Amino acid sequence: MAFEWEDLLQEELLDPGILSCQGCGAVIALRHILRALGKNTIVTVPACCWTIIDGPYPYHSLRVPLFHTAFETAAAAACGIRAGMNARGKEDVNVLAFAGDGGTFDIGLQALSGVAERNEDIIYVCYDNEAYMNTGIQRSGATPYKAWTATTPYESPNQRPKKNIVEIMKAHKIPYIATASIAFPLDLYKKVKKAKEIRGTRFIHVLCPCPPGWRMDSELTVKIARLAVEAKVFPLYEIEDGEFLRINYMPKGLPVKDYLILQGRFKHLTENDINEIQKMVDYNFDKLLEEHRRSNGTIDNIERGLYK
Ligand SMILES: Cc1ncc(C[n+]2csc(CCOP(=O)(O)OP(=O)(O)O)c2C)c(N)n1
Ligand code: SF4
Repeated sequence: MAFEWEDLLQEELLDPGILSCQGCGAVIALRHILRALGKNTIVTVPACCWTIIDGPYPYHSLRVPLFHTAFETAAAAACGIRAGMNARGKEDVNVLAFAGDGGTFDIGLQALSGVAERNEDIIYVCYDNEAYMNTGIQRSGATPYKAWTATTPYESPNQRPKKNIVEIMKAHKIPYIATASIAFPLDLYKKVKKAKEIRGTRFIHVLCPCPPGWRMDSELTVKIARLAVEAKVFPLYEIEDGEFLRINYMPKGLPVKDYLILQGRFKHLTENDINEIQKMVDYNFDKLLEEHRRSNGTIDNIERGLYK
C-alpha cells in the first residue's frame, strides 16, 4: 500500500476547540488515526485525558461517535460495540478502543488480554504518555526508569523499567501489532490503514509526549517524539501473527541524552544514570534487530532516512 502526504491530509474528523493542554501528543495521535479509519468508525475511550479533551456533554469534538466508559473496560466495551454492530449487520464499522497507558498497561490489561486471547475484531490503540496524566501525573507501568512523577518524586524516582506491552501482546499471537509515533505521521497513517484491512485484534502503541507531565515546553511535543525514535528509545516496528517482526525505520542512533535533557522529568539524572539508560536502550534495540534478522534473514532491508 503506497500512501502520500495528500492521502493523510484528506479527511479531518477532529473539530477545533478541543479541551486538551497546548501541544498534547494524544490529540495529534487520534487526529491522524481517525483520518486513516474514516467516518465509519465508533471510538470508545475509558477514563483518561481524552475523556476531558472530547468535551463535557452535550459537546463533543470528533465527527464520529465516541463512547465514554469505565477505566478498566476499553477493550471489553469495544468488544460489546463490535457485537452490537455485527448483530445489526454493520460489520464494516471500525471499532476503535483508544486508551491511555494507565488504562492499558495496568488497569485495563485484563480486559485487553481477554479480547486478544479471543481475537475479537477490534482495533486497540494505546496512547502512551507514560503516566496517569489526567489525575495529576502519577506513575504507571509505562513510566520509564528513573523518571520523575508525582508519586516518584525527584528524591526517589521510578525504580522499575517500563513494562514491555508489545511483548505481552505478542504473546497473544494476535494478527497485527505496531508501534508508532506522532512525529512520523505517514508511518502511523499507513499502519492504521493496514490494521483496518485485517480482521481480529489489532494493537497499536503510540508514544504521545505530554508537556505538563514530561515537564517540557509545549512546542517540543513533535521534536521529542522524533528524538524518542532517533535515539532508539521508541523504535518503529510491527509484528504479524505474533511471529514476523519488521523494524520500519532505522534510527539515526542519536545519544539518548539528547532525548532526556529536554524533559524536566529527567533533570535530576546524573551522568551515571544517563549511561545506564543508554545501555538499556542499546540492549533493547539490539534484541529487536536480532528479531528483525530472524524474521527477514537480513537487517539490510530496514528503511533509512525515509522520513527526513
Ligand atoms: C477504577 C478507577 N480508578 C481510578 C480512576 C481515576 N482516574 C481517572 S483517569 C485516571 C488516569 C488515567 O491515566 P491513563 O490511562 O494513563 O490516561 P491519561 O490520563 O494519561 O490520558 C485515573 C486514575 C477511575 N476513573 N476509575
Ligand atoms: S495532561 Fe498531557 S495528555 Fe493530558 S491533555 Fe494535557 S498534554 Fe494531553
